[in-house]
Amino acid sequence: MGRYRYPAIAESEVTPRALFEQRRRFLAGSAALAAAALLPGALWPRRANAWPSLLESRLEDSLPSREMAGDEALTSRRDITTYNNFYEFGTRKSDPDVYAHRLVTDPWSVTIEGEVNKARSVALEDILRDMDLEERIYRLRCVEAWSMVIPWIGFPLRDLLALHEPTSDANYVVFESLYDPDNLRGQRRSIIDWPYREALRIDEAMHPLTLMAVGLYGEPMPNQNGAPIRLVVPWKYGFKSIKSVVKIRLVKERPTTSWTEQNPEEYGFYANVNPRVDHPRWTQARERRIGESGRRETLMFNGYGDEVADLYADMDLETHY
Ligand SMILES: Nc1nc2c(c(=O)[nH]1)N[C@H]1C(S)=C(S)[C@@H](COP(=O)(O)O)O[C@H]1N2
Ligand SMILES: [Mo]
Repeated sequence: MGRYRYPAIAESEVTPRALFEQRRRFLAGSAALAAAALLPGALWPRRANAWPSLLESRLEDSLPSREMAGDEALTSRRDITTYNNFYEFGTRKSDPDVYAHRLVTDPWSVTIEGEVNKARSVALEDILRDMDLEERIYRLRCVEAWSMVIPWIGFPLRDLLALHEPTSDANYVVFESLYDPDNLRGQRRSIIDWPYREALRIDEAMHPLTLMAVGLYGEPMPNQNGAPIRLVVPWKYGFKSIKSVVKIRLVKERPTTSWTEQNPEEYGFYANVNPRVDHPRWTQARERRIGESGRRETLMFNGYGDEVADLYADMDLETHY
């Protein structure tokens, strides 16, 4: 027996829904109302299934499409969803498809904190309400010498960050994935120091190619690809594109990240796709496009050099790998 006794009839049953919600919003008080005026959607009532139905309704409208991989053929949906890296479910490429149904994605909220004027925890449905979705086609180049061409649905990370007003001390952005060892069986083994953490320099995070993806191939993100919301940084190796993000923290000093902590020789902070810098255990000069049999030359910055090379103009990219 708990300390509280619940009323036999919930208030929501005796009050018409609209009135009930209006009252709750009113009771939230003036400070919250002021915040809500600045952050649209902040006071919408929470419901299970809120973000999936909202996202589905957005996907019914035709999305503006931006081609970012030239006229390259798309990797099949089957390959994109059955050949994955998601160590929370095991280290084999087939594990995520087998075990990721255990990922609980609804309700989902993301905490945005640190060097921002407007830190908050925000439900995914509120993020979706605030952001315009776009369809983009990006190559994702994985470090293990394969690549895919994926039609993502998402929005630029910079739009989400701008809403929370980064301070002048926000030099880096740190991301954290979900920690839930009951459901994420891989987290019962210490392959990496869970939760999975990644980071970007602020100018990389604010670059228009850097995407928060919530779907692919016209549907909400499959669990094995990092549902319900993941990062996509198309000019970097795949491990930077962290899945199932629950926290975004803006910080002053450069943070460490899961893979650089685990093996600094093999995984650098920048991880820009660079055919001239080999991974200690394999060449990165060539890659296999998943679904193709031969190998092809890997392009500097994964082919996005025109867009991103300026970010690194003063840096020696063989030292800062
Ligand atoms: N949380 C989390 N994010 C992750 C990983 C992971 O194991 N856990 N693997 C990374 C690696 S190494 C790659 S190659 C890409 C793979 O993304 P995909 O399975 O959607 O192709 O996800 C990245 N993001
Ligand atoms: Mo990877």
